[in-house]
Amino acid sequence: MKIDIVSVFPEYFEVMNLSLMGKAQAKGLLEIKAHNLRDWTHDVHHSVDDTPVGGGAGMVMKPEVWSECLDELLGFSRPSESSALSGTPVLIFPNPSAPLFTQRDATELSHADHLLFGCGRYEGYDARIPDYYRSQGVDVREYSIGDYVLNGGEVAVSVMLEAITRLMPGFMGNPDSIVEESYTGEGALLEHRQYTKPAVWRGISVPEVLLSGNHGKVDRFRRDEALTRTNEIRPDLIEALDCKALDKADRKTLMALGWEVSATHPRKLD
Ligand code: 6GU
Repeated sequence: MKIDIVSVFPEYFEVMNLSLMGKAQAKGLLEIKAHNLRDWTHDVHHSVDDTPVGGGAGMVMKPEVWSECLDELLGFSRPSESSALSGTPVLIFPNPSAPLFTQRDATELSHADHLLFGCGRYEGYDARIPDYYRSQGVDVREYSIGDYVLNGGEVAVSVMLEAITRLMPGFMGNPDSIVEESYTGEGALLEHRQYTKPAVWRGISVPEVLLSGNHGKVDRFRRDEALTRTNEIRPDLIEALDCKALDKADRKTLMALGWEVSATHPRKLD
């Protein structure tokens, strides 16, 4: 997978050379290039932003600099050529006012050949930038990574990239470890809690059933814990479950937690 990132702080992405992401680059599985947006400016100040039209605080990133940069990285010199281009990258803009980036998006994007991220700073970027590339047939996405505000898109891009690349075949040492995780699949639940040895530590025992060697009981215990924890912490995820996908024991557990499970999705009884 080829990954281009445009930012006014390209050095920020030197961390991508560490850990599993660095190994994946060394293996040739990933090729990450961070570009400096200011390389596409022509003025002496290398300015990339301007005041917001209509007034307000802060600065907005100018469309002209971005378009010179993105035209080049997307490989089209004239707009009319773009629609004929196949294999153009997915163009992604981090944006705190966009839909939430989820595991589903990470899974989908892990199959892409080429991703191009455009990191905004200041109060954001001119809204015509994503609109324009969409109008040219580019697959443009805007994502937020959560309900809080960051100074720029760089952190959000590194979060998205880590979520995406670890799902690529050959990226993880042990691919099994991503199968049972939280937020995967249709019936997304928070994961059960984990323990390792010793069985008693500082007077605290691991749950007895995990030592039983009875895989059926262990699976059931973990599933019930996942349901119970999700009910407490993220009831919205319970509401999104498909009742048809629940087994008899799941239903019993959810009913004990105050859910009605006879409709399409569980419904909390008051
Ligand atoms: Cl994608 N960008 C910024 N600047 N802040 C955020 C965000 C993105 N997602 C959550 N907060």
